[in-house]
Amino acid sequence: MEVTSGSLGNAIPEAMGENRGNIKRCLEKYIEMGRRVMKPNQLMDELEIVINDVTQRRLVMEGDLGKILCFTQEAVVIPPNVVFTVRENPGNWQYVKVNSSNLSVEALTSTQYLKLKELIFDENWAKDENVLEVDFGALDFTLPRLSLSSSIGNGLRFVSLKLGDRVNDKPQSLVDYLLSLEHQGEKLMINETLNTAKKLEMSLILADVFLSELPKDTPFQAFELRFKEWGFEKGWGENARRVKETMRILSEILQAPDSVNIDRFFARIPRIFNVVIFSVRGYFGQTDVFGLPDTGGQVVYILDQVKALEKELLHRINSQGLNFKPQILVVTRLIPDTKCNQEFEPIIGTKHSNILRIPFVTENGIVRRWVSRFDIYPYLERFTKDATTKILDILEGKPDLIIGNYTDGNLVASLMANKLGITQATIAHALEKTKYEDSDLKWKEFDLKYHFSSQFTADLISMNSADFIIASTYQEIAGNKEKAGQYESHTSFTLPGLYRVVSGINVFDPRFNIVAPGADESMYFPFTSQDGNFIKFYPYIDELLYSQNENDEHIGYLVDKKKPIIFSMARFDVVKNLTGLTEWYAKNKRLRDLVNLVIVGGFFDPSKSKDREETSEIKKMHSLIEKYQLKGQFRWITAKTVQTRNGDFYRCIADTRGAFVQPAHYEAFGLTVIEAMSCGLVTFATKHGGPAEIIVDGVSGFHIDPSNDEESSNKIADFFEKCKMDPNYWNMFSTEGLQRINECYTWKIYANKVINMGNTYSYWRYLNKDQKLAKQRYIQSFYNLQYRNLVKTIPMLSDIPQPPPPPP
Ligand code: UDP
Ligand code: LCN
Repeated sequence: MEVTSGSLGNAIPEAMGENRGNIKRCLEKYIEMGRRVMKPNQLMDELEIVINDVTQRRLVMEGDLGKILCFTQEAVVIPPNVVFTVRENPGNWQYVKVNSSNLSVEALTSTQYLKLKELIFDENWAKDENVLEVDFGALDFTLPRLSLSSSIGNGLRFVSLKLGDRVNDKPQSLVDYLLSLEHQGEKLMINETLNTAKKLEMSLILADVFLSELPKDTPFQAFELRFKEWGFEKGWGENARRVKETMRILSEILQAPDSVNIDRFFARIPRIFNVVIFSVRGYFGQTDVFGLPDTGGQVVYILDQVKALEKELLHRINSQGLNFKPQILVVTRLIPDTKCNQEFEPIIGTKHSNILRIPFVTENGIVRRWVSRFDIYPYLERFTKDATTKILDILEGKPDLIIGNYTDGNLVASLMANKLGITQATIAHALEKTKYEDSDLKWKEFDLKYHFSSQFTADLISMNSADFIIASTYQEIAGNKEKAGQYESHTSFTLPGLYRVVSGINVFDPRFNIVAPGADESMYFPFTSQDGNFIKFYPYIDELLYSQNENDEHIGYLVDKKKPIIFSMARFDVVKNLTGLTEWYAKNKRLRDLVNLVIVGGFFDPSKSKDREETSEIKKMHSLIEKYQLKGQFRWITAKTVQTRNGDFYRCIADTRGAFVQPAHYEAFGLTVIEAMSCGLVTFATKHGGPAEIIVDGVSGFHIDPSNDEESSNKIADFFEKCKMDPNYWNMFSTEGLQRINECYTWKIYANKVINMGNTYSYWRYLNKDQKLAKQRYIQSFYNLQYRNLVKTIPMLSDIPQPPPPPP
């Protein structure tokens, strides 16, 4: 199912019309260096070299070539042709081949385009007619798709609409589905007495009459026995009022289905009680782990998510008139000799949710050391097997929903969900493919260090086996006008020498849903609130920020306590760019005069880090401090592995009328941005990724461009200059930031949506079981024939002799 045309299709000329001379010179310049892939900035730079007259250039840009260049994501040069990938709107791709000699134009399919691109990297392979082409779209082409770019990520709404049609065509399917509802052997909603749509419809009318005569607050138990005889089981509601409402909604659906009632009904059905959440990588714990390698926002996200989901489940179970206890298990890796060595651990702030840790095991026994996310793949199959046995044991049955996190957690979730036939959701947080330029084309160069071939294969498997996909932002799925999204970059791509993906994912798939997380309100509240904790931790934070000494926890110091502080906190990954921010600050005299800089992250001794990226960032930070003589205006504090005081941190910085700066080269979502804004701290954050959607630039905070240091540091300096002149200026952005959070980024909104999706997509999965089965078969072959072989190339830790365990 390859991508062929988009709206520009009709506008693509058969040949370049006006300005042929200039266009020809430009194309000849592109082909001058032979075969290559060109990025948009290179295309424009070379065009400017060839056509240096501004008027002439304007004419070209207004003509045929200009129309193409405006939307080009990249171009492949195979002399005498240049092929442009044109993306006019998110999700809409076209491939336009222009001949540099006669300026003829031809539209290509995505597969033709990929084949040309491969010629640059692996000619023999590209010419082989029998290379593996991966085509997930070939399996579910009958399923409906969204059509508007603006609707991408709004899958649930679309599915509800389609469900209306399906129920209209075949009401019996809904009856059969309701008949299948049960929990631990107890039937729910209806029993075999009501096994046809007609019988159900009639009984609903009778029940309605009966319920109308009861006081609204009559508990369900009071009429449970009578209802059972009629064919109704528990689960409709806790009292006569709620039962009647739910029954009315179903009656209306059976009479004439519509998406509003479908939504309302599926929000009420008792379908989800036990949830398994896989989060394998990093150090998954509740304390002393945050900021460690591979241990950032995802852990915070999951712990907050569990609290919100449990609350929502308890609320729903109660209003369904049931007395079951929900169970949520977060399943992660047990790492002996670390804070993550406990097999079973209750989750703080919940009643029924726990962490379950399963060790990585190889032929040589338990793996004792931490394993980087890049090297994690060979352990996952065995991990899934061990985890599944344990989960079934603890839950005394199958869970109702499995949610995966990140590539590794998603793969494990897919394996388990496929095996047991359970509804599955995936959360990518960040897909690595877009983080590293040309990571697909140059996968062979990267593979030794990053094992992208295994990772991309695992990503394809899980995004295709999921019943629904939770994304934090639109850009995660489909990017923005200028740039492709993380999922979108998996639509069609190639790993030359390995396989060609002609259809990896379709961003118009209604499985995609945008559900943004929030920040824990008990920790991240405005600096203006009077809270006991805040006062309690204040002296500790004051010491951290302002004491003049250096120790294991902080180096550098701040001489002028009156200056506002700009603050950043992140894992010490290259992509987080904390060293970049330090360098902007170091080089901008105006900014240095206006504010102090405080960085939280990493450790001071690079030899203590087990993560290669962290080590190089630590070294770089030390050299920047020396080179720019930062001490006196700069404080570097080690990673805050305990989260409880983070809120106080943001609030203390807000007290200085400072700002949080998130300078990442790319940030998938950016929980720190949400946290800072929830505390009322003015925030500047990268325009690459989630923060671009969280913050409305110039209204609720500011966007900065990490690739333009001068512009970014001046934007921050301008802000603080304005604040000096008008003290209210700062308050304006603080208030707007808080408002933005309250409206769009809360865990309550999140939990409600996720459970609704679990209910609705379970039914959607049930309706489309044939396609699901076909796809699973395909996925299974891909897993067996590709993934398993790729994984064999990654060395396992236990191949290296293990150090003896420390004495007890
Ligand atoms: N964090 C922390 N200590 C640190 C660095 C980060 O507690 O030293 C927390 C931070 O408060 C946030 C999370 O880790 O909750 C980072 O999430 P974000 O989404 O910003 O980035 P990620 O690490 O997931 O890429
Ligand atoms: C991973 C990231 O890189 C962050 O941008 C997110 O905020 C975090 O996960 C939670 O989704």
